[in-house]
Amino acid sequence: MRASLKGRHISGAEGIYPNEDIKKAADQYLRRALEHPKGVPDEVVITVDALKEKPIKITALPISTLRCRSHKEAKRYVMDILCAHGISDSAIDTALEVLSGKTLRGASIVEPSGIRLEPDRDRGVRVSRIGIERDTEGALLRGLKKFKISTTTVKEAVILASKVALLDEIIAELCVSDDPDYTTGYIASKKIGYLRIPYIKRYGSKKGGRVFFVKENLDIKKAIDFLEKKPAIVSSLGNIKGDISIDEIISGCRI
Ligand code: WAQ
Ligand code: MG
Repeated sequence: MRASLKGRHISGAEGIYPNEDIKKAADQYLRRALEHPKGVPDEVVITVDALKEKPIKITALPISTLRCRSHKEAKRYVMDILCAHGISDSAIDTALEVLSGKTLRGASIVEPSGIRLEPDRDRGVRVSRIGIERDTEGALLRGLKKFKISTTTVKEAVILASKVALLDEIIAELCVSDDPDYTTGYIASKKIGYLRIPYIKRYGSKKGGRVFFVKENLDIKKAIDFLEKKPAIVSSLGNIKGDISIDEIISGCRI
């Protein structure tokens, strides 16, 4: 589903469903588009297409939440964590530009030189054909409930990040919601899993986005094909933890 107002991105979402659940899912996506905090869209597009290949089964990244008390702290920690992954200053600068500029529908892909690789800079690359098996979804929501974070937003972000992290050439993903009332974002990587970061943005801001930091010499065509086209379904879970300190995260990066 994608919803827009005067060409401006309002909301988007995707999933993989068995035939019998498609009507219900479409109905829920439509409701989501029409009741979005960013405004009432003047265009909603719901696309349904059959999978042409069997989804690969993937494991969700381990989930934790960074102990963080303010926006100022969050900004510093984001820098520390990206640096600990070996991400260059140029790449970080580009990412900050992307996140403070016009909101893309998809993600920007940034290489160490700071150059953006996505062919369409207004759209970005949209990770698609992602879902979760029904039993696994139940277990995930129960796990998240222990930490009072059992929401569609967290569930969908974990699914997306778990597919993205599979790509060999991805070092880390940085995500800030574009919803004005959602101030928690995340950094995800093979090293640190899915790390939620409270206060990553100021309340009320409509700016947000996703950046995938990649290694040099990425085959961009192959990567986009994987992210947009390869069906992947979460069928097992990683650990779900509570709060974790910045020191634990940074030392985890060194291993
Ligand atoms: N593929 C690539 N980029 C996307 C996709 C996608 N499927 N969906 C959204 N984006 C980009 C796009 O630029 C959006 O503007 C931006 O990400 C934010 O999207 O654990 O809700 O749907 O509590 O607003 C993080 C949850 C929630 C943290 C993120 O993102 C937590 C969220 P939103
Ligand atoms: Mg949003």
